[in-house]
Amino acid sequence: MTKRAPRIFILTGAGVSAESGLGTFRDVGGIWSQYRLEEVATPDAFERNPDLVYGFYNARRANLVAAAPNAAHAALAKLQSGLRAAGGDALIVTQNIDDLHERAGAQDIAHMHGELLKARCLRCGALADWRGAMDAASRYPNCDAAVRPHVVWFGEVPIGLDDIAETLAGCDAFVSIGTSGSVYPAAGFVSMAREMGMPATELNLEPSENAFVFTDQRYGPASSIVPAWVDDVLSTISGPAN
Ligand code: BJW
Repeated sequence: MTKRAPRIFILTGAGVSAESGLGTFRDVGGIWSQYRLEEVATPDAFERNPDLVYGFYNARRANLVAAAPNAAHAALAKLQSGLRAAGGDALIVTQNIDDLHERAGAQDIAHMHGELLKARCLRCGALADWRGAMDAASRYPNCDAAVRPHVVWFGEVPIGLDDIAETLAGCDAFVSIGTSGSVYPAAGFVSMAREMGMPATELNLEPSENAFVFTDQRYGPASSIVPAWVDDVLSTISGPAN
């Protein structure tokens, strides 16, 4: 009897998009060395100085629109389609607010910290696609309500946590890619996976804060180590269960 292809939970962070030219947060020269997070990534900051917060995200949105997925995003899309064809899956949960997984062809991405190319209505919470600049005078399409970037700031509850927990419980293995493991609740997912008995692999430029929780580690630039790891996984599968 052929073994079923695995269902792999994949958590990605800023490191997977670093080689696409999108900044990471906590690396030397990263976003939090240029901005104080208390001034741009909290609900209080938005209330105190909305122009600064809109400007912070406008610059990042313009950068994102000009960026392209890299070999790591492409490899994860290939992994997902390969596993799905063999009866398994790659369930991608990203902390990133970019759309590079989608542009590389991956599907059903859970954006737990929001999406930069969406605006959220400040009156009802509805979402609209948004690619240009946003400011205090911006209005939700066909409405007179103001908007904010659809991102999860510190102190706000990440999106879709119940679904993410359910997805994790249905997986066979956990993989973390390009995240420092310093922001919760995402940083706690690996411990949850380990408590459920799953093997856990870390793919990162360098050991993360919770590297010791993982059962397997590979270090290097995502554009090299992710395609190599994906090829290893796909070489072990042999089609749907019978
Ligand atoms: C490469 C690479 C290459 C580089 N190849 N790799 C005390 C204890 C525990 C928790 C808390 C606490 N005090 C406060 C909290 C909660 C707080 C928190 O975790 N704070 C910590 C700072 C301690 N968390 C929250 O507030 C969250 N909400 C919450 O907890 O709600 C309460 C609740 C939860 C659950 C149920 C009920 C209630 C919300 C967190 C929101 C995070 N928001 C941000 C910004 C908004 C989006 C945006 O502007 O983009 O999200 S912060 C920022 O960090 C961003 C990221 O998604 C997130 C994670 O960063 P990431 O991706 O790990 O990036 P880096 O830069 O840290 O790491 C990059 C890694 O890549 C590095 O390791 C590099 O080595 C590597 N790398 N180049 C491969 N080429």
